Amino acid sequence: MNIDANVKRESPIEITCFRRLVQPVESSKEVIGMSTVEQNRIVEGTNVEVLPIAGRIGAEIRGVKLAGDLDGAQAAAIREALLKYKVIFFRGQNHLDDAEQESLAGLFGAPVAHPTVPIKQGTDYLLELNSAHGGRADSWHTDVSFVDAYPQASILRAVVVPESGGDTVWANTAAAYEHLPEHLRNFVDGLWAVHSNEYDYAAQKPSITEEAARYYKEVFTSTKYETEHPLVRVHPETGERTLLLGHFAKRIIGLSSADSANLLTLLQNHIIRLENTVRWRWAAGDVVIWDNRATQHYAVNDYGDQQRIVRRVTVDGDVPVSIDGRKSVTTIITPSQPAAASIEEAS
Ligand SMILES: O=C(O)CCC(=O)C(=O)O
Ligand SMILES: [Fe+2]
Repeated sequence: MNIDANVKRESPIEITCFRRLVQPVESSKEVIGMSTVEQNRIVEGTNVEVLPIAGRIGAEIRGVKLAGDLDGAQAAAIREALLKYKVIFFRGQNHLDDAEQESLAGLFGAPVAHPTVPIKQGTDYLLELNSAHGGRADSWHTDVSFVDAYPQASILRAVVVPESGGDTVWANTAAAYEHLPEHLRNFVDGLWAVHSNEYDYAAQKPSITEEAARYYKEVFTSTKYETEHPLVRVHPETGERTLLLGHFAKRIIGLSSADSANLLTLLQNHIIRLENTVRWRWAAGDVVIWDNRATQHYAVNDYGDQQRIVRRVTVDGDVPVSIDGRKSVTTIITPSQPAAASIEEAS
């Protein structure tokens, strides 16, 4: 349901789209054995329960056993919750295996593999992040924003979770835009940035292992991409304006490198203000789905050499559109180096 990029910020789509999520109090008072509050969390006509977590982002969904063949009402309720809360959390989905996770992704669109990182053996799309092999995503990013039509959603499943630590944090980039001072909003509305997978990887992290550095160089950037995106992307489904930055954003077009770096820092700091975030304490079998068009995320690297394995499937996205209706464009794709083919580890 694409909408005009020039949509007003108070889009009626936002209002109608989410009306079903919160039912009027009156409708639930007669239900025996269930409090008004509990009843109000349940999406009409389903068992789907939606429990908001932080004030601006995140909801836990209960009453659903995730699968690729969920009924239409459940699937619609989940999709609505995803658009409203930006990241949704499901506990206890231990029944899912890799194939079923991939088939679950099909509910949201076409699953898509990472453009440079090899898929996990025996799967069609799945990316595994294993802490033992440097799979620690400990800098703020939007997945794969170095290509134009980067994924609309990511579905992450926890396989091995450390006894303590290893949480993930998400930030709502629509709320971040909304809460910018008006002058700053007006200032960024017309700006564009270059995103690349060849960004300053080492600068984003306090320390990196040799294996991670080699992997970044030989696998992650085996094909180099550069894409020009608007700083403010109009969300194709909700009409919200979102700030599109994160660690792949290398520079702001038309500014000196010093001004660009300062402005990137200033805006990124607004995005990750704690008020815009939600943090999840994982258990094995949890599944988290985020709207990759309206969020950034960060995997907290505080668990030392404990094991942590998560698996991700992404869903194909569409090309971002700016407030004035211009589309993002990938300007550089440098073909693969042969060396990458010999590296099998997908972390
Ligand atoms: O390890 C995590 O919690 C998140 C990893 C990540 O950045 C991703 O799956 O896209
Ligand atoms: Fe990520």
